[in-house]
Amino acid sequence: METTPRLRLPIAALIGVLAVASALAAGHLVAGFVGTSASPFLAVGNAAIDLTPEWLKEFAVRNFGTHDKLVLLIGMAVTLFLIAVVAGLLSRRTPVPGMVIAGVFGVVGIVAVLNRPDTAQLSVLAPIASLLAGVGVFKWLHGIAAKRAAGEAGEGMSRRKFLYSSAGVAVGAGLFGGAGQLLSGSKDIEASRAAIGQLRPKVPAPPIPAGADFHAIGAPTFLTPNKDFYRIDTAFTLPRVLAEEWQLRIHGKVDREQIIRFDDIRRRDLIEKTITMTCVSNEVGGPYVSTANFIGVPLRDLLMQAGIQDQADQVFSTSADGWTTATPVADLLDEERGAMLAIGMNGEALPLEHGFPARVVVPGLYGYASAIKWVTDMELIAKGSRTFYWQDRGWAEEAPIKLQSRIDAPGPFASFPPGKVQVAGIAWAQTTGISKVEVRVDGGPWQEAELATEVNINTWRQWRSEFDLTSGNHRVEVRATDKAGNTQTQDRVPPIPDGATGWHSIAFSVS
Ligand SMILES: Nc1nc2c(c(=O)[nH]1)N[C@H]1C(S)=C(S)[C@@H](COP(=O)(O)O)O[C@H]1N2
Ligand SMILES: [Mo]
Repeated sequence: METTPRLRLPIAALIGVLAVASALAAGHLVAGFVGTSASPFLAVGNAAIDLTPEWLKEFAVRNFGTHDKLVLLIGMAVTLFLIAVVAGLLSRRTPVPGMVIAGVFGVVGIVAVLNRPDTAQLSVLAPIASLLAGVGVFKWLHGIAAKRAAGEAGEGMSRRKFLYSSAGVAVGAGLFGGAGQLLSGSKDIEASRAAIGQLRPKVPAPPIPAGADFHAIGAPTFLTPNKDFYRIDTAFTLPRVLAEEWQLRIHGKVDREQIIRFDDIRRRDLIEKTITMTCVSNEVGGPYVSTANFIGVPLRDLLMQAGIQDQADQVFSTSADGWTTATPVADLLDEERGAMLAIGMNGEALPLEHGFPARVVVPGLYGYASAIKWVTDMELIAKGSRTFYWQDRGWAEEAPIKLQSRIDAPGPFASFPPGKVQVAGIAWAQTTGISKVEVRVDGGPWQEAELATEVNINTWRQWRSEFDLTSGNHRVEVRATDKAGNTQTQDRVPPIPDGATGWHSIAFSVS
């Protein structure tokens, strides 16, 4: 048997890394033509999010917050790098193991892209390009390196050839990947958003009264600036839908199917409402609650226009990125609740990450079961005939927001000199309103907090209080009562399946 010489370790590893880089770059370039989410790297990222077990997702959101996707991206890059090195090292004698690994990866990419809900048929070209580039580059560089190792060509000549080829591949991968990135950004979504300009509602929200917040002593501003508004979604890359191309189809058990365009919405009388949104995954005391002025049209008007048939009691909605939710028809038609199809937030067109060009906002319902972003499809169905994204993952089918309160000041483990200590925070009971907030320190008697001016029953209500405290460690607790007379239960339950309960408390010290 002929003994083939083995490639040196760094050369073998380099071939693996360059082959993987070429595969990703080729896929990204083709994805620039056929749609961003066809990029194998991004499609695998999205698939990873969808396949991630619930506990791990919660862990990621809790520990990395909105950076969870960046962490995933970096984790994937490191994993791919390591696999590329291993593939190279396994192929020191023959290119076959590396080519097989590259091939398997190509197939994983194809499966991931084919499983995306938002990609067209042509999208599969992107992972196919990846597969060919990965396997091809691996074989080619390996051939050059092997010749050199076998000493077939003059030493200096083949060394230079390998160096030039590798450098060429590295530069080519950079250019291809960069071109793909440019192409995918070329549907200029920010231009589409900018073209909308200031949204002027015909019926603006009443101005926020001066006494509505206790921001000066540590509670949030009453309206959350768009950049600080909490964000929760499963989109690894933001869906890019131009306002000019956006359509909302309302169909299913309706009398007249509707196709609604952005201009149709803008031509209507726009309304504006101040609403506090809450995520079901918010822990007691957590950050996933924010308030904004939403601008749009009553969802009720659009549904009435379609004519809802008797058997339809749920609206099953789908977004441009294939995420789904379902909401009771009764809640969407309820004029007092005032569900909206929103196109604006705090005076501007919706930011991309909050659902541009259009989303749903339903006061009093957790976001996962109502507030669909990038919405493009609403089907009227009979309840029970389909299940939606988070329902499939163990969360409740219907989820009204639970009565809750949070202490914002003092911050956890703060320390103060003896004397007066200011306590402030927020409480919410959307669609009912807050009537009372109580605080107590070290398990002592409850004392009623001062309530800030109410804005409306669909927003948080801020509160403040103070304690005269001596040196030592202290713990302050809060509980709210709604206008129906319900007081927050002390029973601690976790967010899954329908929202957390329990009293928020903060430990701090006086010395
Ligand atoms: N398309 C889409 N819409 C979505 C989601 C999503 O993952 N995808 N997440 C929902 C959840 S769980 C919440 S709490 C709200 C959050 O809206 P925000 O990110 O604008 O705060 O959006 C909802 N709408
Ligand atoms: Mo949520």
